[in-house]
Amino acid sequence: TAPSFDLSCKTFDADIGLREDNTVEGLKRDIIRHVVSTQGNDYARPSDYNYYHGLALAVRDRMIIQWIKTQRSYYKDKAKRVYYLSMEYLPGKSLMNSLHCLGLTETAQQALKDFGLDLEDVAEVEWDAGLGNGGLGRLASCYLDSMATQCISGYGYGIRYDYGMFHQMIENGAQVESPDNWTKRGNPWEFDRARYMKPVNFFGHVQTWVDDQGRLRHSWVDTQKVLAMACDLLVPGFRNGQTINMRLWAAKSTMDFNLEYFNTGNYIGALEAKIRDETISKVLYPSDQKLTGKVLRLSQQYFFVAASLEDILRRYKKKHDTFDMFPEMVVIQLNDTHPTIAIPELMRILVDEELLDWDTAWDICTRVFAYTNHTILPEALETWPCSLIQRVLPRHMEIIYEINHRFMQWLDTLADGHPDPDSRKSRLSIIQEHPEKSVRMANLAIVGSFSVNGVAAMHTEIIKSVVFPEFHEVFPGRFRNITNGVTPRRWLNQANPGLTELISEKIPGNWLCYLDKLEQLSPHADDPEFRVRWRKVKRANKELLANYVRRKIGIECNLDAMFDVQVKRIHEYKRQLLNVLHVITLYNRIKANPGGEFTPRAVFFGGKAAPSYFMAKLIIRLINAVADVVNNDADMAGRLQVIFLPNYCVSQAERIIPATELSEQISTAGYEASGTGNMKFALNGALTIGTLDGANVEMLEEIGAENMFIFGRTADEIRDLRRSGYNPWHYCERDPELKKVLSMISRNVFSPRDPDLFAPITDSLLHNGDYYCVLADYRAYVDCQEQVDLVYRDQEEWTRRSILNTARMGKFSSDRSVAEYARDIWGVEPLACPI
Ligand code: GL9
Repeated sequence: TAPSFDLSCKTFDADIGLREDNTVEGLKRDIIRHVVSTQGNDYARPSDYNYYHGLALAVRDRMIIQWIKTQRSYYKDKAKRVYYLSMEYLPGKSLMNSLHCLGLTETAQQALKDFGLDLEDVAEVEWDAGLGNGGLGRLASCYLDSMATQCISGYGYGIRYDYGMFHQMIENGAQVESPDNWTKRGNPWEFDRARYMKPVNFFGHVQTWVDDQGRLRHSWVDTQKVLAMACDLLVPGFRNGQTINMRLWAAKSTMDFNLEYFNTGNYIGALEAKIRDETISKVLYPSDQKLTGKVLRLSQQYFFVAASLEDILRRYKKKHDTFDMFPEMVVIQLNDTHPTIAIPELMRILVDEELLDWDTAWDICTRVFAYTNHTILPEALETWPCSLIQRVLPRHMEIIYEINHRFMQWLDTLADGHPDPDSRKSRLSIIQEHPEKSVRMANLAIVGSFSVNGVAAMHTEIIKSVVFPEFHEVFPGRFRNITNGVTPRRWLNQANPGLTELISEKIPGNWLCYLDKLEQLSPHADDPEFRVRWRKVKRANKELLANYVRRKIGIECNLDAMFDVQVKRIHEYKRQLLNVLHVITLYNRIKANPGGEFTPRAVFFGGKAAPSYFMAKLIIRLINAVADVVNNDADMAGRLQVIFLPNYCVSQAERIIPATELSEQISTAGYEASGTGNMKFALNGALTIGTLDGANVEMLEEIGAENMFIFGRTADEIRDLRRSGYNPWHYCERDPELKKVLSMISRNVFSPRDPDLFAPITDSLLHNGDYYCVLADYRAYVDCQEQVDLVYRDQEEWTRRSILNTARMGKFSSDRSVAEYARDIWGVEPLACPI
């Protein structure tokens, strides 16, 4: 109940404490107040920077009111809570998104204009929050957006890294990393909740004892404690008055008030220990799809999981005295195996602290957790040496052994006539014996969850039949598919206002929250006038991107060229190399026939390589080396350009995607679990050239084969090819164009001053088995690209297909994905977006 006093004041609201004034004048007052009182700046000297902070805080004022109302409604409705545990989030910039969600964009524009500032310039000042590596982290942010928009009582939990994804620079063609100190100028979006400091334990040992009621008890003692401080970042729904939050944990040392330490006179030593504690949330591991096996990484995982679970239990206990209702009120989605230590942690709390018996505790656990798998790359399936867990989390190691012991016993009870039950047990065991005794986190996640899902239909089939077939056998019904999606609010409305406006002319109502309505665009694909306008929007977006490219790297793009784009993490399985081989092929064709007619192309690349991933970094060098040769060859005459955009990140994607005409989704079939960039491009009217991989397969079902460019071997064919002994040499020998391309790389055409620089690349393709089958798919790819060229010359046909691509992307809204999670896994009701 609100305190009952009356402040007869315009900004006081008896229900919530504050009243929002969403007029231009009201917003201006709040901006000034924050510029002056919160920031301590002279309002009479408007600068983009100061006014960005002022505006951000004024917007946050409005969101926090929504958030409090939203939280109150959860308690009132006794809502089941959905907790999304993720080591990574990629929110990008927040200002424009928040303004759009609150419906305040125009108000803010006017307010800033009155101060002599421009909203676009002001928004530029914001730092791109990159607390994730790539698709997995961005997916988490899209899902929070959809939860907020569909009024699902969701919470994102994660880590507040001091340093997010590194900043990428290109020096002499090579990637150079620099730290991303994203909050060095403050972060106006977050609320630090020093009140919710939770101690998290590490190391120590387990004491076993019998209590006065004769119960065997386990206590984890002599631990080292690190405090977790909650930082809340608000996630507004789209014009629905709802705001949810991401609670990120920052590590704080307990040393500050550990007097003992200081009393020993070891002042500096005490501070060293403090610094050591706080390194836990210092930096995001920048390796995508590769486990790191480091104490610090395990500590990060446990740190955020322990703090989050304590928070979850605290909230539950406000309204409940027993755990009977826990699975009815709580569901915890594990974003990949990274937070899997939550399973033994919940067991520890329930058994050791809440004194439930094992079976009851396990029953609760396995009705609360659900696990999403995001990759089948074996190097990404996490395993932790038992010795390491034993040292850092000794009680958890015992619990994992116990979980496994009972699971093995349960397998023995299966009378399913398996021919070799012992070898099955060793494959399903949570503990792996060789080469080092380790915990298989995926096995733990599967055993401890009631749901396991893949992220695209094909990926889920591979999980069920290739990666975890025996788990699928013993737990039928546990596995399901939820195809990924992306939020149209950011990836269309915010990134591509021109196209959004054009679509809104044809589709009435709130189609951004009911993306299936895009289908209504289809008939307009045959309207020549509409096509002209559609093309105009694309052209304007190309111009904006070209301006950006000029500013950033000084290259002048040919606006008449097809904008052909591959932006994503650099990884061998994503086959940026295949794209480069095609570029060199085009180069050779133009060189051989300089007067010929060619469809002009500007080929864009962008993406970061894990700092320790040698091949990926070399691929970046090759792209830049090829760019050097191509862009400086007068024979190209604007018909071929290669552009590597440094520091690919969310806000850069927002510029690139709306300007793209051809989207490259060319991973080796079977390796890209889903992809989400593929969806964003098609949504913005790009045509896709791609393999039958991940969500491309479902895009094909929606868009139709006649409107996509599909090429290359299927996942089955790739497997057969390898089984029958794939010899990349054959492909090289039989294909003169390919042979020439490879020999140019070998003969240092692209590395004249650094002979043999690219030998590891040609070696991997020709001598080391070409694991990702680049050469095997080369001819099909190059031929398919010729089809692309042909269609592009017919701009009417290209535009028609472009419109149909957008029209048929309704399925890939993250609203649909989240609604499926809600219905099939979480057991909660998504509400329609009550705009
Ligand atoms: C990934 C998959 O590789 C993608 O295909 C998928 O779309 C996303 C989201 O489900 O998850 N798994 C994974 O580890 N990453 C993915 O992108 N890597 C990064 O996030 C860098």
